Amino acid sequence: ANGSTLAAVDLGASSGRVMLGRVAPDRLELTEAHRFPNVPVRLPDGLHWDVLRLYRDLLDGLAAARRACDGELRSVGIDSWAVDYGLLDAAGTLVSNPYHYRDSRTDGVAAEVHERIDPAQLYATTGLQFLPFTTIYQLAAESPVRLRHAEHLALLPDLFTYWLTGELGTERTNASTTGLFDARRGTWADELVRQAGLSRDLFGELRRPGDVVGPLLPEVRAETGVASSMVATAVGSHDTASAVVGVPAADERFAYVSCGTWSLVGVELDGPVLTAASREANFTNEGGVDGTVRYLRNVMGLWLLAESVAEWERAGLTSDLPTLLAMASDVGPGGPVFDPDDPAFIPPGDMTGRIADACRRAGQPVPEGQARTVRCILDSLADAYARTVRDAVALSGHEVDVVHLVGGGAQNELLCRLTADACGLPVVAGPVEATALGNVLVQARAHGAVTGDLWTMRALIRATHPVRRYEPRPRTSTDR
Ligand code: ADP
Ligand code: LRH
Repeated sequence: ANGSTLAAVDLGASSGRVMLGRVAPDRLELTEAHRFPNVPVRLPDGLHWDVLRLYRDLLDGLAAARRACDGELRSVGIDSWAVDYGLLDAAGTLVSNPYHYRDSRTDGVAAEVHERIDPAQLYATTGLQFLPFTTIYQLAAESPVRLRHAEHLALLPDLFTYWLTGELGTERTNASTTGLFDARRGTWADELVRQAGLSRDLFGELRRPGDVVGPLLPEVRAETGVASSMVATAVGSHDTASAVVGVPAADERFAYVSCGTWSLVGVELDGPVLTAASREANFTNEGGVDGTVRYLRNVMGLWLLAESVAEWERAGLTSDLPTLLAMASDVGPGGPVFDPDDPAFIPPGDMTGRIADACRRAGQPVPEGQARTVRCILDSLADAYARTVRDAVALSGHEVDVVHLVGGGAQNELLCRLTADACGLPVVAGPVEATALGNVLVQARAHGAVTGDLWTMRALIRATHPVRRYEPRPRTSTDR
């Protein structure tokens, strides 16, 4: 194979990027063509994603990627955060602007759904942890008028793919996050769809990562300058699915922390764990690339830090992240910790106030000042990562020797160090852009630029992308 040049669109909750990947069996180069902020918009009816702005940036990114590559772009693949969707009418038009999963419309809705559908049955079928904003609950909060007009449900990466190609369909890894997908059979869970009172017709044909979706529409080509031979290719469209493809592990004995706005902490398995103990521990079985299962829990993640920083910025305080992290490094160990997974942290707003409340509830002192607050967040995250890795191993029986930390958080040396110490395991940090690498590699394989399984792809990442290793330090008497 001569190699391929591919575009990966990776939309994160805090920023989006279009990356240009050049891939051959011994080559994997990733460069940034366009990066843009992802800023939600509050309307009178709630908190929304600015999907047209994101699509505008996606198109600008494709144009930039095309200008940056010597030959032609072969393909584009799109991934984003999970669970959110647009509803389309019979003409393919959005019936309303997609909501943000942090919107309050799902408050109390899960309890109502669980009166109709037993949560134990939900877990047995979908294998999903309980999160209040999972698609099934969002749909239960949807206005009946909109649902009446809706003919298709398009998860966000599928919506953007539809705008690029005119082709509707649902990529499997992201379908597995809806609460309406059968984890074992790998199909839509028809019985749950019926019990949820939804029309089965909303849920489209399933695509596998690597399936070619089709060529780009003429208006897209005209606007971006890409060739008529370029196609859209399905990838692990759930960003976490692509991130775990992008983990540079050498063998299966690894845990991962996919560390961005959320931290997704767990192990990769061949099949789901659907036991009562797993359900009680609220572990999820998400569908991965090549039929793998991501057995993990959502830890609240760097959202806690980002929202605190946003608050300090509004107050005119220090808001430069590297400065704040350096300040937090100087704070000694043994400070307060709280449980970051409290659902009270999900909505936007007054983060430091909620952290103070959580510390009080945990019978801990409230961190005073910015440095101690940052340190408290990172100590609490590191403890939660360690707890979650331990539980994932115990519940699945899958042993690990190393924790791979990928995503934006891999740049946070203090967090990596604290995580190694809390886990008592080495942490291998990087790549920062693991998600885009996983996205690009699945496209590259679909187009013959690389062959082989996930381990071949991971070996290529290891050979081309440096990582940083943090050894755990023994606990001293001053540590917790
Ligand atoms: P998402 O995909 O959810 O938008 P990213 O993987 O891009 O998230 O990670 C974003 C996070 O990365 C930020 O919230 C921030 O905490 C962290 N981060 C970004 N840049 C740096 C940096 N220079 N040093 C430390 N942490 C950083
Ligand atoms: C991470 C992520 C995570 C989901 C959340 C909504 O970006 O996709 O896996 O639980 O966003």
